[in-house]
Formats: sequence, C-alpha cells, structure tokens
Amino acid sequence: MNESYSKRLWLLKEAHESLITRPNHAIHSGNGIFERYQHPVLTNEHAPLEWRYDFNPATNPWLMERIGINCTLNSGAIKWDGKYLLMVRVEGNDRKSFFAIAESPNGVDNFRFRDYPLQLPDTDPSETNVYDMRLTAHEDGWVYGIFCSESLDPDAAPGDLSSAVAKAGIIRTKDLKNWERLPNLISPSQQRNVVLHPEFVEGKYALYTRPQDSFIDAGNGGGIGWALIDDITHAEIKEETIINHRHYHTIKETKNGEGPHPIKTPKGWLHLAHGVRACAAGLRYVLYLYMTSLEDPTKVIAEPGGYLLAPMGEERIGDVSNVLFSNGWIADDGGTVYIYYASSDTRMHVATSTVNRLVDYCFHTPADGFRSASSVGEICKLVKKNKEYSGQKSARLESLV
Ligand code: BGC
Ligand code: BMA
Repeated sequence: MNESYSKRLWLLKEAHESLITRPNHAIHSGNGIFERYQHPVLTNEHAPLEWRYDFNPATNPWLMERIGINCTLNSGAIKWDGKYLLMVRVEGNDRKSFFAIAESPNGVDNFRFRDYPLQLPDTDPSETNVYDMRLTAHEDGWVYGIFCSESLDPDAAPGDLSSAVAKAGIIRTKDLKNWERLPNLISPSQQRNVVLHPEFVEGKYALYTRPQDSFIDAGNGGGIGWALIDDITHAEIKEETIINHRHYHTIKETKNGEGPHPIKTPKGWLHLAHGVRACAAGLRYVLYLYMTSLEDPTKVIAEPGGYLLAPMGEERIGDVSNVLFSNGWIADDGGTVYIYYASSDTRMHVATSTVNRLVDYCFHTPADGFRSASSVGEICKLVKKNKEYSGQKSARLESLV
C-alpha cells in the first residue's frame, strides 16, 4: 500500500464518520406547527464505504469507487428496541432501488446503515425495481412491510421501454432481521401506495390503497382507498372505497396517496399523505394531514386545507425536483412525532412536532373551501376574531385602570 493510497483511505473514512456523527439541530423559526432540521438525516454519502469501495490495494490500486449510490429517499420508519429505524429506499447509480435499514439513537442524527442492505426474498423474475416501503407493527404481532414492486408492462408495445406495472409486495418479520415474503397483493388495478392499518377492523386486516388506471395516472382512481382483507397471507382486494378524495384546484388535484400508517390519537386517526398537482415544471408533491374517526376509520373528520410541508430551499432541487414524499413517521412516548420525508427524490430529512400540535392543526386550520372567495372569507373571519379579541383585551385593561 503506497502512501497516497493509505492517506486517501484515511481521509475517506474520516469524512464518512464525521458526516454520520454530525449533530443535527432543530430550526425554531417556523410556524409553530413543526420544526425542520439543519441537515438532512441521510444522503447518498451516508451509504457505507464497504458497499462502494474495494479496499484491497491489489484489486483496487487507485482506490476508486466501484459501486455508486445515487440517493437515499422515501423511507419507512419504526421505533424498535429504543432505536429509530428507517427502512430506506436506496437507489444506486444504475437507477435500481433497494431497501436498507439505518438506525439512530435519537431520531434526528447519527443514522448509520447496517452492514448489509436487505436481501428481499426474490420471488418474481419480472420484478425490476422495488421502492417506498411502509412499515406497520400490526396487533397480530408481526411487523409488515408493504412496498411497490415494479415490472415492465408485459403488454407494452414493441420498443416501449417505459410502460410499467406497479404492484404491492408484502413482507413481514418479528425481529427486523429475518423477513418472510408473502404473495403480492391481488388488486383489480395497479397499486403503488399501499399501507397496512395497525389494527384489525371488523376482525380483518385493513389496507389504505391508491387505485390507479395506469402506471402514472390515477385516472378514475378517485383518491386514497380502503379495503378489508380476509387473509394477509393471500391478500386480495375485493371491495375498495375511496375515503380521501382528489379535488379540482387543490394540492391533490392530480394524485394523492397515504404516507405511513396513521397514528392513533384520542381524537381520531391522524394521517399523513402526499398530494400532487401538475404545473408547467412537472408534478409538484406536497405533504398534507387529515383525520379519520376512531369508530369508523373510513370517515374523514378533519382535513385542514392546503399543505403541511412543501419543498423549500435545497429541498426543491434534486433528481425529481419540487417533490416532498413521506412514507415514515414515528410517534414517540411523550407525544413527539418524527416526520421523515424525502426531498426531490434525493435525500431524507426529519421534521418534529407533537401529536397534540398536529391534531390541533387538523381541527383548527380551515378546511379547503375550494374557491378563492372562501379562502378570503376565512382570512377575514380570522382578522375579525383578532380585532374582537384585541378590543376585549383593551376593554379589560381599561376596566383595570
Ligand atoms: C420510480 C418512482 C416513481 C414512479 C412513478 C418509478 O419508476 O422509481 O420513483 O414514483 O416511477 O413516476
Ligand atoms: C411517486 C412515488 C415516489 C416518488 C414520487 C416522485 O409516484 O411513489 O416514489 O417520490 O413519485 O417522483
């Protein structure tokens, strides 16, 4: 080993370790609803050096990277054994995504990948790409992962190498180490955003779905669906009802999809979802919240208008710019909520809030009135309320003097 080789090796390892251990602080200058953080929690540079470099000078005399990692994005999340785990969608320079678990002691920094990426049981030779896993610790005792399994459309016209088919793949585990693969979800339409509800409903497994007419277009698929499943080991959608609809001239006009599974709160199920609209620059993805009833989880009981989180600053730029996407969050003991979101299909971030604040946001930010006139009406209502309040306050002060 020559001097420059060992020096470069040392520099590589130093830079990698200092990136992983870099502290990440909350930025408190926001809207009071959540805090963003100084740094992304995971980037392509966080991928272990052992995945990328051959460290033997005899076979890699120039210490060159052998396998490039392009990005780390749309991650499932779960708290496990006191640690914050992300099931990360890692994408190589070859455009293939795969899954890998990264763990952190505090949920906001020091995320470190396990030694090996997940070797998903390989059950279908036509499966080309896998991504966007949602993790659910179900009351049946298993932890499930539902993800998108993508293949070239077998009916694509000759020469069409872009038409694809999206199905929902299902795996489960008891230890987050050994995974059993179950048969893919049988569905009348393509499915990319399928999420398992954590509890049985009417004694059955319940899925959030997103029926779509084709690989990209939701088409007649009206929004986020709901389906009860008799047997999760042979899961089949027999009936699907839309519980959260798309709507003209909203943040979810073109598409929407459930994020991670909802959080149970005393006031209802708290949901995080993505909404998509089309514009001259392409599709714009933002994140929004809604709540459903504990008694009837198909019934929406609150939905604040507009987005909770939209791309800002460097979040706007990446492989697929103007995108925020989330399929993982953790509601911690004590009520803190860690929202893990990817920006522009490139890197992972965290934002924190609390269950109480998010529920308050859901019930007290006005619902979308679907027209400019009603948005102005809501602002005027708030101004009037504030004027009345300051009038009462000064009257109270005067009565004191
Ligand atoms: C990409 C996904 C994307 C989907 C629809 C897939 O090939 O990997 O990131 O959401 O296409 O555009
Ligand atoms: C989708 C998702 C994500 C991705 C987004 C933007 O349809 O399923 O994989 O983040 O497009 O490219």
